[in-house]
Amino acid sequence: MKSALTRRLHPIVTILTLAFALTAVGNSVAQVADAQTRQPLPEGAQGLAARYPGDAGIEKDPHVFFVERFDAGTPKDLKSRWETVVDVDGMAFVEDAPAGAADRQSLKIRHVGGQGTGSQLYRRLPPGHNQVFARFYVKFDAECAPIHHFGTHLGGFNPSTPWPQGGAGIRPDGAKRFTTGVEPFGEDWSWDFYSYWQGMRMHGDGNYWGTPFLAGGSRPPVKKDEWICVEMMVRINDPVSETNGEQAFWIDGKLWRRDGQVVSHAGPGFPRGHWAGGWWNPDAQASTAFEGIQWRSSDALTINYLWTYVYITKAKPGHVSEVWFDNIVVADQYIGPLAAVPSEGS
Ligand SMILES: [Ca+2]
Repeated sequence: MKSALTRRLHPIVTILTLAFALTAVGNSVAQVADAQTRQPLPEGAQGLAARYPGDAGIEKDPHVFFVERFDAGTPKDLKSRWETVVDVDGMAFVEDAPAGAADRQSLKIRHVGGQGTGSQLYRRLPPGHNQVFARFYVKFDAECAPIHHFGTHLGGFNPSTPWPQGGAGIRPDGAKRFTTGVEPFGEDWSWDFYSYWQGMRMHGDGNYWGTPFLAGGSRPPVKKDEWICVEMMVRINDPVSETNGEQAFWIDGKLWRRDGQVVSHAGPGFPRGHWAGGWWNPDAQASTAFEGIQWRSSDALTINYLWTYVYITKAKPGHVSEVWFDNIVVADQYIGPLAAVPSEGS
């Protein structure tokens, strides 16, 4: 009986061994196989927010570890919840909130050309989360000057600091820094990642400017004068020797697709595409796939900060730009767009 079983198993073992051997031929094969077995990310109302209409009480959810609603006090009070508050004079709490929010107040950042570069909110996050989701609402006024840089950003500094560290144009040391955010893309007014990590590629001018992930094709448009729900996810590489880190972003609860391929989610073996200098170009027909992200080379570097800001450098003197933020939620699960508070009688 036992020998018969062994004989039956033997061809299977041989096939499995062959399969592993073939997989070992190239990392890309292994990565694609890995990608195919992963669960797709949730979209739409499949997140934590669906359980808390208006975001009311979402801060009590065990998966949530930071919430900012701008619903009480004055901008000066932000210093009790954020470690760095830059240009508080350019901030105001105003009656204007995304549809469905439980409170009607948001943060308005006002930038005047020739007077500074915009306002910033930065704080550290509680350590110990290998996957972090940050969702926020933003609105740009129709006359908003081109955004040079923008957050909400997520990332890590080692050692962590109560203020954001610099490093523009420089490839990070994998033991010390990684940063990533979803930004409105220059004067194109479209969304893309802008990411720094040790495995980023050099741009044509010899600098390591942040990496865009949606080069060479369509990107989600930034619609002015309306509230937009932006969510991003960072999954740290673990162990630190692997390139199995990921990131994703959603606009109004939707991942971005091209030719049927999700391109706003990048990790080991997905999406298909190719590098062109410092730009990642997703392409469903490409023979190669994204290699994944080795955000860090040291366990001491973790996802440990949140940075919400507007950085404007190309406004004409006196030109006024306004940007509103609201309903920032940080969690270890997908959050999703606001669920509307049921109206009376419904
Ligand atoms: Ca609010």
